[in-house]
Amino acid sequence: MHKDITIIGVPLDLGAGRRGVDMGPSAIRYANVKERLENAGYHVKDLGNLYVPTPETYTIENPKLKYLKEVKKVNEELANQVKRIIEEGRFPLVLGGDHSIAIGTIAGVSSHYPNMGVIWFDAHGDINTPETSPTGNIHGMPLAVSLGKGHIDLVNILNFSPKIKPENIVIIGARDLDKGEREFIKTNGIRVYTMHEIDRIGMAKVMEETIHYLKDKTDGVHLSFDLDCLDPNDAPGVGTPVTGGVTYREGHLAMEMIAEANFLISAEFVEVNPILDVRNRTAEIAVGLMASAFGEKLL
Ligand code: B3U
Ligand code: MN
Ligand code: MN
Repeated sequence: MHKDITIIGVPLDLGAGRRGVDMGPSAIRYANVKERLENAGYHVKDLGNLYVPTPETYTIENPKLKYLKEVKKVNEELANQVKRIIEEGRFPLVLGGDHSIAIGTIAGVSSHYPNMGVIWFDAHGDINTPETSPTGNIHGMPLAVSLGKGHIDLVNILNFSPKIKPENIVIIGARDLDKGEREFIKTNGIRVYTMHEIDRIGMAKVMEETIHYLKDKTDGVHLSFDLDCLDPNDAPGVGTPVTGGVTYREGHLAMEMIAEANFLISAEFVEVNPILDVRNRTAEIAVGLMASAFGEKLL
C-alpha cells in the first residue's frame, strides 16, 4: 500500500434523512486521525473539507431524489479531487459525510482502476434506485449509481458508466434491505454477507472468502465503511442505527485482515453523526478501524 495518504473531508448530509453527519469529518479529525496514521508509519496530508451547501438554504425539488443538484455537484468535485490524489501517487482517504459521497469517490478511483473491487460495510444495501427507494435519500443509492443504475446526472459523473462490476462487489453486515434492493442484489449476483452469515461462519471466514473472491480478479479494492454496520451499542453516533450489528472486535478483525491482504487502493469512512454520539466514541472507533486497516498492530 502507498505510504502517502491524502485525507479529504466531505461534510455532506444532503443525501441523508437527518442532520448531523455533516459534522463527521470534524469529529474524526478531533479523534486524531492524522496523528494515528502517522504513528502507523504513513506520511499524511490533510486537504481539509470540500465546500458543501447547507440544507436550510435549499429546497427539495424532487422528493424521489432529494437535493439531486447539490449532491451531484459535491460528488463531481470529490471525483475530480480523488482522481487527482491518485494521479499524484497518493492514497485517498475520504471522511464523510453521508454515504452518497461514495458516488464521487468511486468515480474518481474507477477512472484509474477500471476493474476496481469494492468492500462495502453497511447495515444497509445502499443499492436503491429512485424507483425503489422508500425515502428519496441519495445515500441509499450509491452502489446502484456506481453500477450504472439511477439518475443520469449521478450515473454520468466524470462522463463514463458503469464505474464498477457487480461481480467485483462484496457487501458485509447487511440487515436492513428494502424489497427492491433484494431483487437488485439477486438479479445482479452481488455477493452479500448479511449478519446471518457473520453469525453462522464468523467474521474471520467472511473476510477470508471476501479477500479470496476479490484479490486476483480486481486491480485493487476500495473500502467503503459505513459506521452503521457496527452494532449501535458500540457505535451509537450514526445517522441510521440498526440493532444487531458487527461488534467492535469483529470490525477490527475485518480491518486487520484487509491490511494483511494488502490490496487497498482507496478508503472512505462515512455516516458518523456526532449529534447522536456519546463523547465522540463513534469517531474514535472510526479512527481505530482506519489504523487497523492501514496495518497498525496490537503487538
Ligand atoms: N434503505 C433505506 C434506508 C437507508 C439506506 N441507507 C441508510 N438508510 N443510511 C433508504 O433510504 O434507501
Ligand atoms: Mn451506507
Ligand atoms: Mn448504512
